[in-house]
Amino acid sequence: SNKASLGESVEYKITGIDPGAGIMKATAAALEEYELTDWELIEGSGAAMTASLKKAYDDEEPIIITGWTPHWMFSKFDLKYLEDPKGVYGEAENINSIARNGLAEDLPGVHKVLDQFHWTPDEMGVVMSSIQDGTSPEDAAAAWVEENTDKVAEWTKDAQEGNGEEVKLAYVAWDSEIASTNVVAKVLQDLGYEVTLSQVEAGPMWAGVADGSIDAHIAGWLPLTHADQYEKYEGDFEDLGANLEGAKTGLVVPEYMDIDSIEDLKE
Ligand code: PBE
Repeated sequence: SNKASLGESVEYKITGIDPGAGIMKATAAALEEYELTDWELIEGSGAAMTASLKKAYDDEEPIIITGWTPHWMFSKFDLKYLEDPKGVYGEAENINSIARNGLAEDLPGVHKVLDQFHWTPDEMGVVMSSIQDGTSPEDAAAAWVEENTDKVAEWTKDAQEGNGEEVKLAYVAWDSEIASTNVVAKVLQDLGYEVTLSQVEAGPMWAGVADGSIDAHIAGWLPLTHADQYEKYEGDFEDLGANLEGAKTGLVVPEYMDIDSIEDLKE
């Protein structure tokens, strides 16, 4: 059948990202729920995944990736989410800011900025696309901060200025989080703080905030994607709420592929 040849055409492989990402766990669950026993989820990284996507897209070859929104890939390529009738990837997600316990007392100005930090997928998209076009994350963040003074003023309103105090932020090298974390770091630097960014895996990012070795991360995908970490460390961090609404995860394919639903992957 056609569907068998679709599986064969991608060697029954889904191009994934780093094993610690929540979307990898959701995809493993999807393979079970949809009984896609012949299929394999391939580990890699966000960068390797987008490189494979670009290569396939340029050749109009089939590819199935673990995808998410906001992401620049949707403005570079014509892509679609596969329908998920079983709801394995959940409903729309938020991205929350997560602070270590005690940050409000130790660095109230930093805590306030993190609490007030809130932007839209489109705003994040500007920074992401600029990085994708070759600007360094630092420069892309600095340019955005310079061009959006009103927005930044909302985040820094009534926030105590720093005097070189060290702030440690952790993030995972997902394009969305590279963008957001660099923007917040720039805002805190401009306010007088000394910001250190650590690029880590998802597990250590949550663990670091819980054990206090990291001051905060702004990469909590909830309620579903990071539910495991959230439950594991609940009580050992402060959830500052959503900094972005309308995020989404799922399986993504180029528009030119003749497939609409995860169910279509089953022979
Ligand atoms: N992501 C992007 C992450 C969260 C941010 C969807 C790849 C994940 O844990 O799956």
